[in-house]
Amino acid sequence: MPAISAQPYPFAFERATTALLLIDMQRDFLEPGGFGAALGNDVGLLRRAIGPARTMLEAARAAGMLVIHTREGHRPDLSDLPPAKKRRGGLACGIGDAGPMGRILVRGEAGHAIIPELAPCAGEPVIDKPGKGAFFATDLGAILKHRGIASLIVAGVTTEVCVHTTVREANDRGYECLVLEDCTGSYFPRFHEAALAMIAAQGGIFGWVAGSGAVIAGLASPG
Ligand code: C5J
Repeated sequence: MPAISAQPYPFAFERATTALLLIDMQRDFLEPGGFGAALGNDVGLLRRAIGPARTMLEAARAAGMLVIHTREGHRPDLSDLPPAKKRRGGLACGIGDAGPMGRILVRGEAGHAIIPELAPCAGEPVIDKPGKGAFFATDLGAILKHRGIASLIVAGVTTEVCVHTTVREANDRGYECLVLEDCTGSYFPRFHEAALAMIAAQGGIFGWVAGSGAVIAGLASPG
């Protein structure tokens, strides 16, 4: 069992019972010309996670680990979009409206797709989630249970929103979560830092934080 250097103390995991969970690496959040950029955000702050996440993804695949991708979005008829979520922010162009890459956060639209650099391979589950957390109103819990998963290595965007919500949900369900500091990102660097600090605070109240290099080295070790 590899035990890797992490905050607040070493993180031990078994390849067979650990999944790599990639949260919402979608075009609308990460690409110039997408929804996130249209709201005035600097997508470069998120894009710097792409290279490390791709290297981590390739290492997880090579190690035979389960890889799961999530996408935030809604049914085309918006029947799973809470009115409060639709109203929030009072955006002139919000969820369900025609945006720069199709209807915003609607399944099947171009902007809803996972960026090509991290495209899922055949056999890797893709979880379509209507909320911020990946467990809410999805079959993620069933998939993890059926595959015997006990630990999650978590990457994706944004650190303080969908990554954090998912880690909190997972922690309450008994999963050991390691969040990859270099494979996550936020439009607000101080929120990224604070979100990671919150994970590892109080003896790891939500889990562990490490760089992807430590995990990849752990996967390469014979342990
Ligand atoms: C995610 C968001 N994926 N920030 N969504 O974090 O609205």
